[in-house]
Amino acid sequence: MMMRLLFIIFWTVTLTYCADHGTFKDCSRVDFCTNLRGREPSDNYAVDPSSISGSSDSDTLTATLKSNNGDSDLTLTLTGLQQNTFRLKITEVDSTRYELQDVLDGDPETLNFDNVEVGDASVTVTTSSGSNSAVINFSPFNVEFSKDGVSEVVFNGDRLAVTRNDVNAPFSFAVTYPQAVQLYGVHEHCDTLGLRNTGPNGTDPYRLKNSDVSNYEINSPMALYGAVPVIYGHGPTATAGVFLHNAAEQWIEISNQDGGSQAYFMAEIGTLDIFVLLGPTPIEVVRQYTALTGTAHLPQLWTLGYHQSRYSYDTQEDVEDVISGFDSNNFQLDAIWLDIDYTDSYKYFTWNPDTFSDPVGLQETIASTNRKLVTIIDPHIKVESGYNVYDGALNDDLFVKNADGSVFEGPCWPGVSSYMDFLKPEARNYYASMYSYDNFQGSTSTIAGIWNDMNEPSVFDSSLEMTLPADSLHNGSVRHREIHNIYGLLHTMATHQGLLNRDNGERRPFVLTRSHFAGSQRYAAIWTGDNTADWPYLLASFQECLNANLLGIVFCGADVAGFFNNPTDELYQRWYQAGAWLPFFRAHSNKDTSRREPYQMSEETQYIVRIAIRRRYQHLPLLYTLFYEHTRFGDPIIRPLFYHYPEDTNVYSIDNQILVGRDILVRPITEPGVQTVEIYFPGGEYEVWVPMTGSDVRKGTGWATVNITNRDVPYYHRRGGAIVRKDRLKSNTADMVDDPYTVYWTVDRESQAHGTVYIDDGVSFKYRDSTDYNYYNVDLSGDDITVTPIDGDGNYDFVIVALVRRDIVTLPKDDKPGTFKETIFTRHANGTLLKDIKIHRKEKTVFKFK
Ligand code: NBV
Repeated sequence: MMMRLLFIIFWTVTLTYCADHGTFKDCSRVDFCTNLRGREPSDNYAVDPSSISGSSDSDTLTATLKSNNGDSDLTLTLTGLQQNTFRLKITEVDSTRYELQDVLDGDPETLNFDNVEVGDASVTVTTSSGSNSAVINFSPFNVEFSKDGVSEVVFNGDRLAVTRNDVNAPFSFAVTYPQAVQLYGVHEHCDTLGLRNTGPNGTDPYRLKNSDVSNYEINSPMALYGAVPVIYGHGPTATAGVFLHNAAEQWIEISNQDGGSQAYFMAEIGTLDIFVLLGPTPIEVVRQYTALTGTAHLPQLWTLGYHQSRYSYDTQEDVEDVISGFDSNNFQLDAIWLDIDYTDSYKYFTWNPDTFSDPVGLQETIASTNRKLVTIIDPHIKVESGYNVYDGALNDDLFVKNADGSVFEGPCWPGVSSYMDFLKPEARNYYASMYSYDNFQGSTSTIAGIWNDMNEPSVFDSSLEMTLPADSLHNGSVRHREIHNIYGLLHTMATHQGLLNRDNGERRPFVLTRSHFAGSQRYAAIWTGDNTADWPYLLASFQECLNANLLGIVFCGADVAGFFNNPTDELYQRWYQAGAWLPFFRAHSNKDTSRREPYQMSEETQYIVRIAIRRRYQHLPLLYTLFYEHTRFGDPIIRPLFYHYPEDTNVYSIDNQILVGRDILVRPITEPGVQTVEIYFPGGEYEVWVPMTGSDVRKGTGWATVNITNRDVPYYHRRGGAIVRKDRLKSNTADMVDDPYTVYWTVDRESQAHGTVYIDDGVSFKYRDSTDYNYYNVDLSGDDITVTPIDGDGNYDFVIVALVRRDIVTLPKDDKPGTFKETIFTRHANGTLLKDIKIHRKEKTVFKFK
């Protein structure tokens, strides 16, 4: 109890200050980073030509790299993969390095080389009928990867170091992207979307070491809760990527430069194992990356609604009151969340007997309003004999160990705690079994999602940088430092499995995680952790979620309207308006903040927030369709402008505007007291953006000053796109299931508009395991609508209630915006109401409307 009090005091006191640089080290306090960072480039390795083995009918080439400075010789292994990808591994000849498991979505699909040509100074390997090549130059050693003759990634031999000492075995290497003027990636940092230059005289390198950082800072390369070691290099001619498949601590130095940007990776231990993605567009490079690490499965529909959380709703009566507050004030709501205080003394899978004495009754009440409950389950386990989760794990030897083999114990919320060794499959199975209705007593299917927090993992010991000791031991004597960055991923893997098992595989699990790694998208959604109720953090939520979306982790959101501190009314309003457009939409706040459920706010704020939440619910069909398309193609839900306008160098640093799918442009208002904002309209002379919140039609010719109001954030539809919505107001997603659709569009220069719509049961995996869904193209031109099934043969009707055509009246000219006219159609040309028209689920349906 004392320890808990001390920590609460510690958190409260540090609240108004910046992140704790005493606890969390910079590069100068980490030996391997200091050493590798200071190394001068030098050609320490050369390929031994006689060692090369590999031929055109195989997918792998190996060669020996001879060291000329006394370090060990190395083995290089180059593998051809499908989808314009190569894999390059470099290890000691007799490597005993840990080979990372559990991150890739199965074994990558290999591709035979179509040619291997050994010359005097290099060996050239090609795949895909010569369109992809890797040239390994012998001395000086480097590897140049090209697509269609364009050099896209160079692995620089002169920055290669592979060393070993008693404690660790660090390595470093650099990659240059000859076509890139801007580098992106390396989630998770609170920073601009485009990576900034680091350097000995500038900022620290970007760090990847999953950490429970309280009060994290804006625009900082400090490590946060998650790690995705991927860098995309982007320029007008090409986009390429490099993914370092390694879960140890890393630091990455960045240099953006016209004529070749460079990233210098420094890792503490583990294997140098990279995937080189040759794009050559942002769309393709993201698809190549998600082909390796997987996509999210479809979320259940309810998870896309609005979520209300707080640290903590302390009693079950409070929870019931909050739900009635939403209902009596006409705010939509899909889920309410319970933070750690619902448990009995922070023993997860239990309930506080005083404050949640009737958990089943509570869940029945929640279910009767068509809402869901999400409960937090952290990975630390209270050391207390008699606590079944602890006893079972101890008995079955499922905890992380100290270097001397004893069970590790460290402080966390419950006091002395042990940590599940999720690297052990048995530990994952055991933990998964705790989610069963029998083991998690008092739980029912109304607990439809689980929140995994503190899984970096957090240990309340600042001398350990708030995590497990680096030399603590996991399954098979793997040291924690080898796998630190996947602890959270493994935790969510167990939780995901637990929910699957609990529901016999019939419902898509929903897990929210704070710590994450490459591939976490297969198991969980993420949020940006403990942000602060201040304007820069509102912007940061967009920067971070855009980045996560490019790196496969599409289901991303942030605590609306800031975890620490109290927002002003204006910030609160703007945060709801903006947050409604991020893929995950949840309000959450810290213990000492004032109560701020929307219905507790002023009339004016309630009015504005009601509009914001309704915007979200109107666009659920679009979001759900985008999520489906993500599962099929790997595409992000929200996208930075450069993703669709890769050649326009003006957009490379824009991270306060998003594209939702291809056809909606949103500019969140992330600054106080403004009546106008500058918006960049991309796409050129013939791209036209039609406003949904004002009257000014814009051309895609760049910056324009736009008037705004406090009623909404500006958002636009791209001419030529068709947006499918549900406009009836209901109190949650379940109540909307049978609601009909409304389609909005403006035709393009060819008088066409196009969209898609995806419909299924919103719950099960039938969409994946069978064809029980309907996926349609929706095309509009003149007075015609054509709905064409793409695939799926489910029984989900696409019932249209209204068609909203927005015709351009005048095009923008010089500085003058254009105008449009809106016409709403509710009938077929023959007079029948649109909603009574049956869209054929198997064949094309064409009809005229009026
Ligand atoms: O479980 C309490 C909080 C939670 O509300 C928050 O969202 C997490 O990011 N948790 C961190 C523990 C520490 C809060 C200061």
